[in-house]
Amino acid sequence: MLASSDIKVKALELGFDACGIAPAGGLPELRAFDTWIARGFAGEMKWLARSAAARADATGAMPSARSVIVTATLYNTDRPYATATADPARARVSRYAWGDDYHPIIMQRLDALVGWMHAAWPETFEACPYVDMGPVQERAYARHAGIGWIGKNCCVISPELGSWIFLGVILCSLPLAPDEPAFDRCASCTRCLEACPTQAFVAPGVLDARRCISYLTIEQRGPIPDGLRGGVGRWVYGCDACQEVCPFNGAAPVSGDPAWQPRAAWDGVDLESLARRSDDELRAAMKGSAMKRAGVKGLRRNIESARNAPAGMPARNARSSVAGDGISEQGWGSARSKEG
Ligand code: B12
Ligand code: SF4
Ligand code: SF4
Repeated sequence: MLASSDIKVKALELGFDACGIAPAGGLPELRAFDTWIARGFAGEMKWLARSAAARADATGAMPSARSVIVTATLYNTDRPYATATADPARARVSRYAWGDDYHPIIMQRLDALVGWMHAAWPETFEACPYVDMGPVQERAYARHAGIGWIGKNCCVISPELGSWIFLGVILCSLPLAPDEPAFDRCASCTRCLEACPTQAFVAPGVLDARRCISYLTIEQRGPIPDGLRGGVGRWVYGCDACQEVCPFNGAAPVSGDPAWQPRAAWDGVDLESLARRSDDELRAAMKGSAMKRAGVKGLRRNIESARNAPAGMPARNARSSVAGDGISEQGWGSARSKEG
C-alpha cells in the first residue's frame, strides 16, 4: 500500500509547505454546513447551497473516496500588515491576492502529486484534486489531516505556518493511514472577533458572510450596503483584519516562492492612483491574479466605495486591546523565511 509518509515527503518536494491525511467521512464539523446555509449566511453564493448534499461528505464529490490528502501552501510575504499602517491614502488589498492566482499553480502541484502516486502504486485507484472550486469543505479536512485547527476567525491555523496558507485537497480511493486531528489553541483569545470591522462573526467560528468584507468586495455583485461601507473602509479586495490580529500570525514565516510576491501594481498602492488607472491598466494588473474574480467593474465599485467611505464603524485593531488571553505574540520567535 502507498505509505502516507511517502506521500507527505513527496508533497514537500513538490513545493507544498505541509501535507496531512484525513479520513473521507465522519467529520463532525461538516454537520454545521446545512445550518449555516439555512440561516442565510451564504448570501448570494447560491452555488454553496446547490452543492450542499455533495459537501456533506467527500464521497459526495467522489463516491469511491476513502481518504483526503490535504496540502497547505504558505503565501505570506515580508510586507507589513494593513492594520499596521495608518496612512489614510493607502488602499487595502488582501495578502492572498498580491501575487499570481493560486488556483492553477496549486492545481498543477496537486496534479504532479497524483501523477507520482500512480507511478508509485501501479494498482488501479482514483485520485481527484481540488483547490477551492470543488464541493469539498477544505477547512474541516485540513483540521482532521492535522494541518491546523479552525480558529475563531474560521481560518485554519497551522502551529508552524500560521493562517496565511492556501489549502488544496486530493480525494483518494485508497484507505491511507490518517493523521491525528489538530487541537484548538485559541484558548480564551477573542482578538479576531473584536477586530472584525463589520462585526461579521455571529459566534466564534461562525461567520455571516453577508457582512464579511471579503464577500462584499469579491462575491457580492450589487452595491456595498450603506450601513457596512464605513466598516469596509479602505479594503478594495478581500480583507485580512481577523488574521492580522491573530497572535499565531505575529511572527509568521514568509514564503520565498516568486508566485506569491506582490505585483508592483498592488504593492503599497494608494486609493487615488488606483482610481486614476484606466480599465485597461486595471485589467492588465489583474491578469493571472485571483483578483480577476471581482473584475474591473467590481474593483471600480470597491475603489469608489472606499474613496467615499463614511467614518462610521471604525476598524478596531484588537492587537493591543486584549490582554491576558494566555497567548504570547512572541511565542514563535523571529520571522522565518521559507523557500518555495
Ligand atoms: C465560501 C468561501 C468563502 C466565503 C465564506 C467564508 C466562511 N468563513 O465560510 C467568503 C467569501 C466570505 C470567504 C472569505 C475568505 N476566504 Co474563503 N472560501 C470559501 C470556500 C469556497 C468555501 C467555504 C465554506 O463552505 N464556508 C461555509 C462554512 C460553514 O464552512 P467551512 O468554512 O468549510 O467550515 C466551517 C465549519 O466546519 C465550521 N465549524 C467547525 N467546527 C464547528 C463547530 C461548530 C459548533 C460550528 C457552529 C461550526 C463549526 O467552521 C468552519 C470554518 O468556518 C473555501 C474553499 C472550500 N471549498 O472549502 C474558501 C477558503 C475557506 N477561503 C480561504 C480564504 C484564504 C479566505 C479569506 C482569508 C480571503 C480574504 N483574505 O479575503 C477570507 C477569510 C474570511 C473568514 N474569516 O473566513 C481559504 C482558507 C485558508 C485557511 N487558512 O483557512 C479557503 C480554504 C480556500 C483555499 N483553498 O485556500 N471565503
Ligand atoms: S475577513 Fe475581514 S470582514 Fe471578514 S470576518 Fe475577517 S475581519 Fe471580518
Ligand atoms: S485571534 Fe485568537 S481567537 Fe482568533 S483565531 Fe487567532 S488565536 Fe484564535
